[in-house]
Amino acid sequence: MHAPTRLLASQFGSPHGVTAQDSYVRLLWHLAFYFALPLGLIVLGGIAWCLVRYRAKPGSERRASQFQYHIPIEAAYTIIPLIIVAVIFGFMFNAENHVDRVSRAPAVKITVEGFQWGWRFVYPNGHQEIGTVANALNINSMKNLPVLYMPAGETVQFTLKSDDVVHTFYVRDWLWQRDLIPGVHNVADIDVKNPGIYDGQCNNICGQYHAYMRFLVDVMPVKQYKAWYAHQAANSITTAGVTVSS
Ligand SMILES: [Cu+2]
Repeated sequence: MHAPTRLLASQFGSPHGVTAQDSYVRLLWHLAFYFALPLGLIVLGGIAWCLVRYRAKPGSERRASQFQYHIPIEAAYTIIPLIIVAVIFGFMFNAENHVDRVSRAPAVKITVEGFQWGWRFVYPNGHQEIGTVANALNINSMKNLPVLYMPAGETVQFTLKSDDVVHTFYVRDWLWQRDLIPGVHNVADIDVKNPGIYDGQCNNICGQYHAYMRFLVDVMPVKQYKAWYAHQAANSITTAGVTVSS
C-alpha cells in the first residue's frame, strides 16, 4: 500500500524521491556527503597517523615539532572550506529556485489548513476532507486518517494556512515540507511523478496532540483523480473517510 522507500547506502540514507522537485533536495544531501566523507577520512587518517607515529615510548621525551605561522597550511585551511561553502551555496541557491517555483496555472489547487489538532483539505468546489485527533485516536486504523487526494504527473498547488499555531505540512517521501503560519498564506507547488499512498504528518510540535496530526496522501493517476473529484459534491465534507454532510 505504501510507496516503496528504499534507504540504500548509495542514497546516503535519503529516500529516492518521487516528485519533480525533490531531485534538487536529494542532490544537496549527496553533495554534503561528497565533501564530508573525504574530509572525515583525512581527519581520522591524520589522527590515526599521529597516534602511531608519535606514540610515546618508555623513557622517551619525544614531542612533535612545534611551529606557527605556516602560511601555506593556513591559506589551505581557509581557502578550501570557503570553496566548499561557495559550491554548496551555489547548488542550494539553484535548488531553492526550483523547489520554491510557483506556477501561474497549476492543474489543481488545494488549500491545506492545519489546526489543533487535525487537517482540512479544501478543493476548488468547496469540498473538504477533514480529519481530527478524535479520528486518529480511534485507534489503529489508517482509514481513519484524513486523506489528501491529488493527481500524479500534474502540478498541484497548495495554499497553506493555519487556524491557530504554527504547524508543518510534511511528506517524507517528497523530501519536502512547508510551514503553516497563522496570518501567512504560503503557496507551494508539487509534481508527484509516482501514484501511491504517502504518509504525512505535522512536523512542528504544536501542542498536546501534535503526534496525532497525521494524514495520508493518495496520489492517483489523473483519470482516477478526475473521476474521484467529479463525485465530490460542492461544499460537501468528508471526515476521515465518512461523508457527514453535503
Ligand atoms: Cu503539530
